[in-house]
Amino acid sequence: MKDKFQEIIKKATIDIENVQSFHELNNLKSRFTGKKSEIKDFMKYLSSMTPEERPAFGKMVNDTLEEIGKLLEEAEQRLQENDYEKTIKSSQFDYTMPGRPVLRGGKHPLTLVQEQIEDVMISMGFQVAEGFDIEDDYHNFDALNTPKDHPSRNLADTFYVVKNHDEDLLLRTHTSPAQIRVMEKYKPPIKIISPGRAYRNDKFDPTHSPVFHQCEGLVVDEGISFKDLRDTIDILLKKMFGKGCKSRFRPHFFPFTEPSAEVDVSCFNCAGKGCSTCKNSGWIELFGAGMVHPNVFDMVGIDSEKYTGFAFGCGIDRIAMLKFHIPDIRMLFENDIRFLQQFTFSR
Ligand code: FA5
Repeated sequence: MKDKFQEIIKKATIDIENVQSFHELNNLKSRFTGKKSEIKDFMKYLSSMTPEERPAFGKMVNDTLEEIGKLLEEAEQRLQENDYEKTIKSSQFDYTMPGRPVLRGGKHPLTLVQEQIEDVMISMGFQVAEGFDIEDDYHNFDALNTPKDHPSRNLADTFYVVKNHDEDLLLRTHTSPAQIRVMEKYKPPIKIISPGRAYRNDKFDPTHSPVFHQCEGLVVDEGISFKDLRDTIDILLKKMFGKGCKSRFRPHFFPFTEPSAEVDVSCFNCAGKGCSTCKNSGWIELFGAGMVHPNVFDMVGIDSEKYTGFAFGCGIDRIAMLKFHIPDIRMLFENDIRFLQQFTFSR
């Protein structure tokens, strides 16, 4: 009986070694190990064997099946490898060619600057509040103590979305309405910034765009003074531009602050000598600022006898221009990849 098994293994070895396709391999699988295979057929002898003979016979059957199984597995692996090689050889692709580099996107310079401003202000205890791009004229003008005949309300200066007897909706002309919305909702002490877009019918020039970005700041508490405003802006400027940054406060007028000021920083392009970027003044205006007007407190129901506050609004685009030496604001909106790549784009 043992010889018979050996003979089957020998036959299987020859046939399996010569197999050329998966189809042939499947046929050999059923021929040597399937239900109707010669080996399985031997099981019929089992009934005529003594109980002592059966275990040895069973082991022989199992060993033979196992050996043929191994041969079949090896053949299958060999066929798979051949198949893969054939596919590669006949393919149009050159698998040795290096891959195309993937360009990694980065943050826009305006986002980088806005995030830096937020980090500096949060480190000073400010919270970030969100405002709305579309505002009503009450929050953009009235609540900010802006008279009905103020020139900024003019159709030629403000982009109105809806303008009729019942309501005026507009693209906010500054981020200051966010101050009102915060003061309507929260009681002092208040210490917030609110960055976002602002819209004005300004003509494009190197420092003006009809859509630009501002960051509003507002602090309301007992005993807040103009010195707190100066110190806060001073810290922000030093953190953004370094300790040597040259800035100045100029008296100004805003209906919603009293006293009011504008803050300029020395022009990066000409180091203060005068050029087209700074319109030959040597300075670039970055902030409007001042002490919150008592009328504004009255509009939002904050006791102006008890509380004082300061507010400011800075131009994020202009800060980006100064920080990254961008000579024209338009470059921030053109989405030219050669320009944007200079910031954080990398491979
Ligand atoms: C205002 O918008 C006031 N709301 C700022 C303010 C807030 C004053 C709180 C007092 C208290 P102003 O119009 O000066 O102020 O604008 C503030 C800054 O926004 C400017 O200094 C400038 O940096 C930027 N800015 C204004 N208009 C444009 C524009 N068209 N393009 C780019 N930046 C601009």
